[in-house]
Amino acid sequence: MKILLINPPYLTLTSRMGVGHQIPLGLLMVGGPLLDAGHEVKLLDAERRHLPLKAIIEEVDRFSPDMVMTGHAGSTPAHPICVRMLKAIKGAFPEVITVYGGVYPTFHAEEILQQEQGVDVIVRGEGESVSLELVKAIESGRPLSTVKGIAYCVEGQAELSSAREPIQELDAFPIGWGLIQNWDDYQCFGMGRAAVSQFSRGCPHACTFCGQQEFWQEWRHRDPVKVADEIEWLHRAHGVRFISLADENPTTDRAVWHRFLEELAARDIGVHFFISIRTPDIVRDADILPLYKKAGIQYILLGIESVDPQVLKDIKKGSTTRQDLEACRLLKQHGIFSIVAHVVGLQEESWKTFRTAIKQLAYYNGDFVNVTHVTPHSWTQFAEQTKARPIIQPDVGKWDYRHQILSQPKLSPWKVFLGAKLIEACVHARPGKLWSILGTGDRFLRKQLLWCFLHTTAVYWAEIILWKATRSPKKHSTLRLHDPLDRRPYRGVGSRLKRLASNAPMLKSLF
Ligand code: B12
Repeated sequence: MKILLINPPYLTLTSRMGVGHQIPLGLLMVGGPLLDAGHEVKLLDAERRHLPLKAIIEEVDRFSPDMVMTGHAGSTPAHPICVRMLKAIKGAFPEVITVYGGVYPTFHAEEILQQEQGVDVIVRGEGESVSLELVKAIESGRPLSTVKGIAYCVEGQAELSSAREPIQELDAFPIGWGLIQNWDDYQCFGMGRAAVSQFSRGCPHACTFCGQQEFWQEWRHRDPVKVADEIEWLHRAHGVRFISLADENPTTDRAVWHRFLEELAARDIGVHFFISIRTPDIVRDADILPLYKKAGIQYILLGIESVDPQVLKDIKKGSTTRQDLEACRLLKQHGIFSIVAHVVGLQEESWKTFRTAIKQLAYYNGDFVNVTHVTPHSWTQFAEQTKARPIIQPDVGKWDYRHQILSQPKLSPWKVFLGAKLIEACVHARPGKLWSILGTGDRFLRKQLLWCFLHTTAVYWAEIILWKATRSPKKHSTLRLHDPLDRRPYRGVGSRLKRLASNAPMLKSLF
């Protein structure tokens, strides 16, 4: 069968001005087994190429596939553009079978099939084995009901086949690396060619606001040696120098994790990593942090969602403020950057809670702070617990952690926005912070710190400009942040930032 995998043109500041565009690993993982089974598969990365729908339709016409498959890592906010794209494709080529997968469609399958005419089949859960079986069933005319883990429409009614068990042997499915056409398209943190890789899936913890454990169901891992082999091959064959590990909780099993680090360190290939790790695991691994460093781990995202011990308990985080502080200290001691993820809206916010967050986060002294807004994904415990709280942002295209979704009783939206921005500004722009960056002795670390400082500053101001613009609908009536058909807002922000840059020489390097 001829299959076109499309990474939809969901455009964010994170990718365009922040870390950079990353490979769509989910689609490569779906494509690998299909290629292996002899199908003709092509990847169209409409996000990376910033393609408008018209250009996507032309590409579909050129390749003339039997099936189009789509899905995006930023699954919830990317949903509107995914269904608009599938509708346009289905409108132009009614005979093409459209398949949609990923986290959001998994939990909203019935509703999507009933509302969106562009979607033929939804894959629920992991995509590898289901896609293979789906294609086989379609080719052989076998009823769709026999394919576990999908949803489809029969006479206007959504039908769900039985659920599929999580994959146990993750190494059994090849990743479709060959689908990448130009490796220079994917770069991260200014470090050159980058890839996303996955060592484990799932998470044993039950934080109420995170739905990823519901999606993957159980924690499983790949063979540490095979993953290290793959990373070494990516480096030697494609010049990859930076890897984002897509794991929720790679450190779940210390022995396996240790083995993985040893493998990476022994190869000494000079690849650096970005990884999310819980603070209790950093504290647990204090004795092997030199090995972390030797293995190339350079950026660690720490989920320090709140600085209030009661909130940490309420959200079932399973970590303490003491561990959060200690993890930041340990990482600094070993020359590994910490990115502290703080969430606004987990509690009733007030100027007092913002002040406490600023004080406490400055005390933790992580290298960067990323402030996000709590987002009540329907499949999380948090959504259930907060169902009485009014939603102020009904457009799921903006459920990207950068917008406030739930109302706050004490603060209006502009105050919440201001509070979040103040936390970031006060923690990053503390007296001495820039001096400590410039005074960093190690040249590589100093360069990385400066790169991040400049890029986070650019994203910071772009978010403020966009936020202000969306609040003046008359003046900016065409503004649609995630709409690839209308790229004017981004140009607007770009030119405004360029103007800013002309007055601030440090920002110039960004353009
Ligand atoms: C790496 C990563 C990034 C990287 C790279 C993203 C990328 N393009 O690959 C960066 C830093 C750029 C990033 C940015 C964002 N991210 Co991010 N990111 C991740 C992370 C850590 C891993 C994603 C991943 O590759 N997973 C592994 C792959 C294999 O999983 P998968 O994509 O789900 O695919 C599997 C299945 O879903 C399914 N599937 C997926 N697509 C399809 C399609 C078809 C047709 C089929 C059949 C099956 C299928 O099969 C795949 C294999 O089993 C996750 C957190 C996590 N640990 O999961 C967050 C996560 C995906 N990110 C998230 C968000 C919100 C964002 C941002 C919107 C944040 C922002 N405001 O900027 C942006 C989006 C920007 C962008 N262009 O992607 C959320 C999504 C929430 C949701 N469920 O809706 C997550 C889950 C974080 C979280 N804990 O909530 N992200």
